[in-house]
Amino acid sequence: MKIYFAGSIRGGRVDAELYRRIISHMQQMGHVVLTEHVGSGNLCLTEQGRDRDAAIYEQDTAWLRESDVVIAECTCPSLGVGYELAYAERFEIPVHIFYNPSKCALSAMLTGDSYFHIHPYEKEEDIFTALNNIL
Ligand code: 6K6
Repeated sequence: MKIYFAGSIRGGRVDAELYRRIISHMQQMGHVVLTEHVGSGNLCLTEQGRDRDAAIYEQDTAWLRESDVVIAECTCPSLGVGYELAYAERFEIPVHIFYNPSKCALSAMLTGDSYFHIHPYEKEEDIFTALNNIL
């Protein structure tokens, strides 16, 4: 499957290592993760100007449209991820949202939208077990 993994970038990188492990797990299952860079260690977090950000937007929305499924880790809130989830819904791409309820309260705009598959988890291993069932 072609997977669009969504995780916070400018919203904060506190969970970047977790993103990297989730991406690695899905790759080890034999899937293609279109957004491997979301788990990278040294990203530029500042605004790059409208032209550079337009290129990011065009590339990411193209990847979203070609993906088979969106997997999102939403414990760290991110405007960009929220936008991507709504964009995926518009194109009828299945969306699975993971978050740790002991660390955050997920937006009602996500939990209240029955289109989304919501996966609260306690331990990191729970994410991998769920992914093995979903993918
Ligand atoms: C280059 C290499 C890594 O990052 C960059 C430049 N920035 C972005 N590149 C690609 N996708 C991005 C970038 N910034 C945000 N996104 C997309 O928005 C990702 O797909 C994330 O899922 C989401 C994060 O949004 P913010 O609002 O937290 O930045």
